[in-house]
Amino acid sequence: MFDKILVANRGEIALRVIRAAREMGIRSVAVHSTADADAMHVRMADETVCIGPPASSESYLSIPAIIAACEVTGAQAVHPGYGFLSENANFVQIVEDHDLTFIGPSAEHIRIMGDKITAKDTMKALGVPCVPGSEGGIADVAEAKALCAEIGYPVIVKATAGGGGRGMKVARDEGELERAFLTARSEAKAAFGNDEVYIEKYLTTPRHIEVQVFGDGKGRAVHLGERDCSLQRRHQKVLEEAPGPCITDEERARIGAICADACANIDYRGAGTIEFLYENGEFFFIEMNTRLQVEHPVTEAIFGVDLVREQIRVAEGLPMSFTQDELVINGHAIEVRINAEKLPDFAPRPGTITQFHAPGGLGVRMDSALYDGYRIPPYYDSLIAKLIVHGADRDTALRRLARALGELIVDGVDTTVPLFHALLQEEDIRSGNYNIHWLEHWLETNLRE
Ligand code: MV4
Repeated sequence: MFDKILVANRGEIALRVIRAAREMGIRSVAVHSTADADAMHVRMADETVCIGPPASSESYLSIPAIIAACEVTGAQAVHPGYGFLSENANFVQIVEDHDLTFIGPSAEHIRIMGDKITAKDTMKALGVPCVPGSEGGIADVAEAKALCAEIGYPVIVKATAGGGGRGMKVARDEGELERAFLTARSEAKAAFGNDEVYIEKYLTTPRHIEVQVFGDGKGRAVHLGERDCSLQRRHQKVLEEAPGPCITDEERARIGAICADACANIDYRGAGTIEFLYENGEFFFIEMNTRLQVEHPVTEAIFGVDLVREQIRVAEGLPMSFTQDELVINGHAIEVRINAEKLPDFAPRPGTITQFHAPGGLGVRMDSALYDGYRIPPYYDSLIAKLIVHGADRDTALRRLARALGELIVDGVDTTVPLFHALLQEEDIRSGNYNIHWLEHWLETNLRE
């Protein structure tokens, strides 16, 4: 049993991990940059280590600083949260080389899923349905043209080192293909130092449905249903919900079993998310994320589980505390991401919080590292709070969200809260009738003054 873990992150996710550890009787070590000396995660942890200057590259991303902090404090394991070093296979290898435990998947699984062509190959071989497209990389324009003539237009050219929307180009017809291919390749080279690209049929109006999986690293794995994360702006999720409003129990059981079996087959350890595009009743794999995600609380709400506790358990070699049969959905949950940003452009607005009041009551969870007088530093992500509501059904959850947003006070900086008040008035949001393009289109027609 670990008695001390180090949290290699900041903000609300650092608190999330510290809280789970404390409930398990495990001491926590917060690391922080000089800009975060007054941050809530530093206040809440049992021990703290300053690991560098404000720039992430010299603090939260500094592998030597984090390893040194483990050695100085005697922490036996590292939880990476999301972002920063959470999907860095090299970091996992170094952690393990220092006889520390990485609370997450193996370096090998992170490496496989980090290369999108290898991820797709692996998933396809495991029986997961994928978007039709190239087998592996595409070497030149001639090969691209031949393939696309077969699969039909529109197509999308993606960088194997990309992911999350970076390094993608759409070609509507053969006339656009050469340019899309060459631009995708040169942008991939510049952004990732890897110019390998692959091609898929471009799905025009899908939903983003992601399946939460969890493995013990020893051949057992379960799924915890799906989340619909289609409401995005520039590949940043804005609102997430579980279960997906358009997914039937039969569809969930079928795709869930496929995902759980795939994870069991590769001895996947810890939390993972298998991302699909969903169109016309079909699931198409696009990517796998080998981390705990920002939106994990909606899954926790409907299944009544603590995913961070489970991550720590399996990292210690303990079994998961639930079986697939015990995982039963209760109700509906919705999360909204509250960012310190000014609408309509979503421009980051760091500053001082003059008044903060978190909503409460039945079915309301607020994950935030804010407090009265907190100065949001300008160096990091603009996410300042996640409001998660849970109710017996989707309509109850929507009403609860409106109620909770009404109680919330975040003064001193602009936030994305007004966006959610407006979205809750929309019939398409009330009915769950949206796809990956809905929000950008709505912003275009409603927030342009
Ligand atoms: C696609 C696609 C349509 N067809 N792939 C964007 C993020 C990255 N994870 C994959 N992405 C997409 N891949 C095919 N074959 C459309 C998108 C996409 C998208 C996906 C999920 C959520 C929002 C999106 C917004 C624009 C494009």
